[in-house]
Formats: sequence, structure tokens, C-alpha cells
Amino acid sequence: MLRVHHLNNSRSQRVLWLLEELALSYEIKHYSRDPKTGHAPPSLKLIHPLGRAPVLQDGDITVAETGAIIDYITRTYGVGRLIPPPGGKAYNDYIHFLHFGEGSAILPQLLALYTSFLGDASAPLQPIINREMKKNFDYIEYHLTRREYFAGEQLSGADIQMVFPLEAAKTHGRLVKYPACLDFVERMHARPAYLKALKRGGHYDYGPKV
Ligand SMILES: N[C@@H](CCC(=O)N[C@@H](CS)C(=O)NCC(=O)O)C(=O)O
Repeated sequence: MLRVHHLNNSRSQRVLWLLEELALSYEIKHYSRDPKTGHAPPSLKLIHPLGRAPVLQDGDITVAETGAIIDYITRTYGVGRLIPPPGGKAYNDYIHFLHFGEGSAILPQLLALYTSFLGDASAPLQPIINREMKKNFDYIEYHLTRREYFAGEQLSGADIQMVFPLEAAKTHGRLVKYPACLDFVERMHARPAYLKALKRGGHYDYGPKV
């Protein structure tokens, strides 16, 4: 049985969504953030040394990092679903956005969060952070005005990976000038599998209010 180590109100919501899209059976081990620090409890370190969520366990196999988990699940259990046929443009886009989500799209948003703890001392960094954020959103908007999903005309693991940076941006009012990004988030939030995962995962500030 697949087991997802899931932290409340976190990126690991995506893994639940993926499993629901594929209609796979899985169990969830729930972890709660420390109410003061927001950190995961130390018990998560017993599952993986990074102590971050998500972590997937499949028998004696343990996988951390959302992109690697999406790749593992679709490759092992997807039977061709949610991955475009290898070799074509859609497949290259799929791989690109599977990496881009956590490798590039989230970075300036994390920097905005971390530097917010510095107050005025962070002022010199803000133009750089804003510039990098804009670069990302302009690029994503350009892509999504030309196709329905990140890897062409069908849902793939890349959409599941990319939803979190866009949800986080939307929550902080950063997508006002990006209608295609907003439309994408709305479409993903309307998917029955997304809503089912939301119910199973519990508290999540970045999803639709249900
Ligand atoms: N790039 C990693 C990020 C993992 C990550 O930072 N997870 C956060 C939840 S959004 C976490 O576990 N934070 C709690 C902590 O670091 O203590 C992924 O996508 O899996």
C-alpha cells in the first residue's frame, strides 16, 4: 500500500491529488505543523532525513521531493496516464515543468517570505525578488495562453507540480495581471480528484473554499 507522509497545509497536497487522479489506493500519515514555527514535527525525520513533506513510501522504497514522487508514481503505477508519450514536444514540456515548479517558480516566492522576516533591512533585495517573480509569471502566462495544460492539451503530472507555485502566488495577490494563470488554478480546483484529495488531506489555505 502506498503511504503518503502528509503535512497539513503544505505542498504534499499535490501528491494526494495525483493519487486521486490515478484512482490509486493509498494511506495518509498526517503530520501537523508546529503552531509557532510552522515547521514539521521531528518525527518526520525518522521517515526521511530532510524532515520535510511530502515523503512517499512504497514497501521498502522511500521517495522525497514532489517532482521525484510524481515521477515515481506515474512511472510505476500510471500505466501511461498523466505522462505524454516520450520523445515529443509535450514530453519535453512535461519534464521541463516538473523541474521548473520547485526549481524556479517557487524560489522568488520563498525569498519574499524569508526576507519579510527582516522588515526594512530586506528593502534592497525586494526589486530583485519582484523582478524574478515577474519573469516567472510572464513566462507561465505566455505558456498557458497557448495551451490548456503545461504539457499540451491533456492533464499531466506537470500540472500537478505547477499548481502549488500558482496557488501560493494567487493567495498573495500576485496573479492579478495574469488571467491565464488564474484560469488554470480555477480549472484545477474544479477537478473532482482535486476536491477529493482536499477532503482527505485536511487544512489547506491555498485551495478552493469548500
Ligand atoms: N521541494 C520540496 C519542498 C519540501 C518542503 O519544503 N516542504 C515543506 C512543506 S510545504 C515542509 O515540509 N516544511 C516543514 C519544515 O521544513 O519543517 C518538495 O517539493 O517536496
